[in-house]
Amino acid sequence: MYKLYEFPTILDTRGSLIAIEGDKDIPFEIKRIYYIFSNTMNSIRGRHAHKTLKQILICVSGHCSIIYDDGIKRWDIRLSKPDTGLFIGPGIWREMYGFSKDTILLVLASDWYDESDYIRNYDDFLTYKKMEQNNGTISSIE
Ligand code: T46
Repeated sequence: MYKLYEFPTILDTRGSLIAIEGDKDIPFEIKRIYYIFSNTMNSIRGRHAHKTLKQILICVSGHCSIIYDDGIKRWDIRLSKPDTGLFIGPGIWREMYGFSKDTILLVLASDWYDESDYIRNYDDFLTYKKMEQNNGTISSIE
């Protein structure tokens, strides 16, 4: 099952502010931030899993949908609120789609960018999950 975080909004007459502190409001230290925007019509992003990376995805503007797949079950989660973050830990296949024109998807990540942490093929992902369950070696797709 996936986990959503709800961050408190500090509201006054000027508007709203949300603060997120690494290791306090979310279960990891933030080492990288990136954001996805100006998405073209019907584009699909993601389509991969990570071996170790932890992330929080927040749709700070507009809306989008996330497919969250643990290798056995698949969920389709719609993100549309700047106070709600989806946690995606290691070993989860994700696909982002259904972007509105104004979508800004903010991502807080536990580590620097590292292409070797990605599993970009779905069959390799299922093999990885099976090996994980069997406590076996993952050297064949490293
Ligand atoms: C994820 C989802 C939610 C970098 O050089 N540095 C970075 O920090 C990132 C994230 C990407 N890149 C490069 C790698 C590719 O050449 O930017 C290009 C596009 O990356 P990618 O196709 O992986 O982007 P998405 O939107 O499919 O996936 C991204 C993250 O890569 C991924 O970790 O979980 O967002």
